[in-house]
Amino acid sequence: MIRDVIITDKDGNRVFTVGSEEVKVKVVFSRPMDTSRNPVLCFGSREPYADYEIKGNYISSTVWEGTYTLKAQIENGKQKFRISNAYSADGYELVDTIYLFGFNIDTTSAQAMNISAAEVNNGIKLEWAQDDYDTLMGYNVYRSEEKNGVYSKINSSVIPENENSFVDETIEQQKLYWYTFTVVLSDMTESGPAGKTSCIAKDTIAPVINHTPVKQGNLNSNLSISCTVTDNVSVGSVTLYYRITGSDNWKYLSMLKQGDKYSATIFGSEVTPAGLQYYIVASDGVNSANSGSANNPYSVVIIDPNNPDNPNNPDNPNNPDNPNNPDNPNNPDNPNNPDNPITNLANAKLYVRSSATVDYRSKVTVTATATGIPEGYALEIYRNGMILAIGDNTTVSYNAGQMTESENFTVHVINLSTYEVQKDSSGAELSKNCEVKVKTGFFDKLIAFFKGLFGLLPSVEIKP
Ligand SMILES: [Ca+2]
Repeated sequence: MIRDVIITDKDGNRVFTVGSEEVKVKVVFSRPMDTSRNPVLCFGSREPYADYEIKGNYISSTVWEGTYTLKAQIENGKQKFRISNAYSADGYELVDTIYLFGFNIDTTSAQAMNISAAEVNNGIKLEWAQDDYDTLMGYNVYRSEEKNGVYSKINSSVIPENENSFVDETIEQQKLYWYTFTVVLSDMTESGPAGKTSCIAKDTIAPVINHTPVKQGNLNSNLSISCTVTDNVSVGSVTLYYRITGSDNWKYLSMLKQGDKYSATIFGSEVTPAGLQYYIVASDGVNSANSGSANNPYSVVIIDPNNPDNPNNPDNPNNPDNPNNPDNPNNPDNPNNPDNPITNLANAKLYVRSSATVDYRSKVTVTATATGIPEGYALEIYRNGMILAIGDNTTVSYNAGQMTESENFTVHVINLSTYEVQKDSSGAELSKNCEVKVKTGFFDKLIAFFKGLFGLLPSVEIKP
């Protein structure tokens, strides 16, 4: 009534001796069975051979299949099956044939050639054990990319007998590999392969973040932060950590992939005058990379584009980027602006007599001339805080009348649109002094008195 009981290991091979492993047990009946009544399959080493039960189901009208994982504590030795509650399709219960079928348990032999694999930082570490062979030279380790594929030896020379581990460093990360090993005997013959084991190599290379820091945002407006991230295997997650400047707590947002970039948006309600700090962390699931960090975050200045006093407001006249800021090097009025016409004054030359001595009560006219001064500029004569005369860009004269004491006149170049005193291209004030000394001795004054009486006071033109 039972044709066979077939035990297979995890590789699907029929076995008669079983170690500490999972096995499948197929009971093959010689006639169709009543599959609505599930039989009970037990085994044991002595009567009634029912110490352990194997759970399973019919997989066809003539085959029942169960799965069992043997534990090391089950005693080794011959086992026999016992089946009950098995009925044929036409209603007969099966008995008697039970004890013809059995198997051996040997938990030591199952360990005889055993290999395990684990990911380590520099590859996949293989460890094995065997006690089948006494007179051995060492081991060979084999690898395949498929479980039932072609296995190639990966050790360049026989691994000595006293070593039982090997690190396969010639692997690609995050790829599945299968391994087995053989024993090399003293006579140089090689045993059959042990069981197979598999492992996926660790990813040890962190993602790479490429990010251009955001330095400025607008008050109450959403602020978008983006970056690109690449990884040797795959990018797992990209996270934006941010906080309002001055806050202790970091919040975070997942940065979502949009095209070739990862982006996240901080909502306008958190974009306050206090400013923002942020950093980015990317992970491949094993390794992570930062752009910025909690200790060294990026800072974002938040400006109110409508506040003219905000120094970052481009319209603020004090903003160095404001084209109207006189300190802005691009401002045409900035003397340092290379386009500023004042640089034309580099060729300007002022001519004025630096000093002259005149008689008491002389009628004095001071004249200065200049060359190289463009339109829009003029010469000016200045004394003690007062503008005395403004000429044009080539000459200026001041009639000082009768002079009775020494005076110091200054000649400037002024900008006719601002009346500001101009400097030359080196930043020095473009000006010259003219000192008019008046003779004020007793006889000088006496002579002038008589000249005055007779209308003979001299007129003196002080020219360059
Ligand atoms: Ca990686």
